Amino acid sequence: MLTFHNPDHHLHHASELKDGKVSPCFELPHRADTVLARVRQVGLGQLAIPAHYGKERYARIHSERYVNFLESAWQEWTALGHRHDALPLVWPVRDLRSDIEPEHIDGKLGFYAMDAGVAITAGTWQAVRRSADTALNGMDHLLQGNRSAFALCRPPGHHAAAEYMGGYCYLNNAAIAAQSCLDQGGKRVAILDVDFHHGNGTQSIFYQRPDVLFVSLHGDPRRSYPYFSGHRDETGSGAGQGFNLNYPLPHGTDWGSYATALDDACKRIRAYQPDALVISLGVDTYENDPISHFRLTSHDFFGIGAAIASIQSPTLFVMEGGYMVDEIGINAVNVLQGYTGGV
Ligand code: SP5
Ligand code: ZN
Repeated sequence: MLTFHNPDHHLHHASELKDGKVSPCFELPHRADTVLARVRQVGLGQLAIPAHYGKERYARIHSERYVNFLESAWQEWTALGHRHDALPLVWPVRDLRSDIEPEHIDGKLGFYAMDAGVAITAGTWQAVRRSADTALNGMDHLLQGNRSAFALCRPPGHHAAAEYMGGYCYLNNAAIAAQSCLDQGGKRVAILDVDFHHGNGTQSIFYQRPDVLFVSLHGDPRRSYPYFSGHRDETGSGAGQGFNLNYPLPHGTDWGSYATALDDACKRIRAYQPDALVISLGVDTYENDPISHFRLTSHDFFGIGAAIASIQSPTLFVMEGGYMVDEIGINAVNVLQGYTGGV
């Protein structure tokens, strides 16, 4: 399996608000380095640096003004004399106005963010666009007739929606890749999200569309981030009714009940007969993950890959979360090896 990776991800090294303090993000540059080292160690396949794409490719999923915000936010922030990371501090919840984009950067940050886990730093835009390019290159590889590819994206993407960032995510890499398939002649794409957290951004982007089936297994939002989406009754709307499937699972979920949900999800995807399958590959379902609450072992990740292989569609793996940095390489690559062993 070919792996695309972007060295520019190192340019994004941010802080986040957690436990009442601004401290280094769980989402560290070292995460992607560990995965890449493991890809090399096991000899998964060739490595490639992705070709660059233009902003118009991201604007197939995100609004133009949001993409422009990501590009200019650091400059607007430093123009005020700041040298530390930019973080939002006020949000347009419920009855506050969200129809008018503020001009001040403090207003814009809140307008375009769902949480305080998405700091903007000097290198954020560069890292973020290269991460999206990584996913786009992976989809191009499938469209050239290959069965699979691994897009080692960082920063991750599945919490980012058409017009907001959140949960360490800025551009939705998996959604951008899925759209690229449709734009190049694909009729149906499925996205299977196995990150511990609900992929609220991906769900939001495709909620009203039947041409992208979104399926997510995740910690029950009653107890787990992002708290405000991921319930079972979110099944799509309008033409998209029935094309969104959530499997919220309780704290402490282990392989036994995870595998049952995963098998059901894979059957549903197989029945959809997608032209391409995009996997939002988070390994924060691991038993020792510092911010998550499932109990999968490193060995269980082979089983995730094997289940995905049973769908029998061209498959792009897009890296999302996973915060136990020592094991993230083993766990992510176990999924990929479970897949290649199963096709
Ligand atoms: C891509 C992805 O996996 N994003 C996850 C974002 C989760 N953000 C909320 C983190 C909450 C951390 N609270 C744990 C405190 C431990 N002391
Ligand atoms: Zn996650």
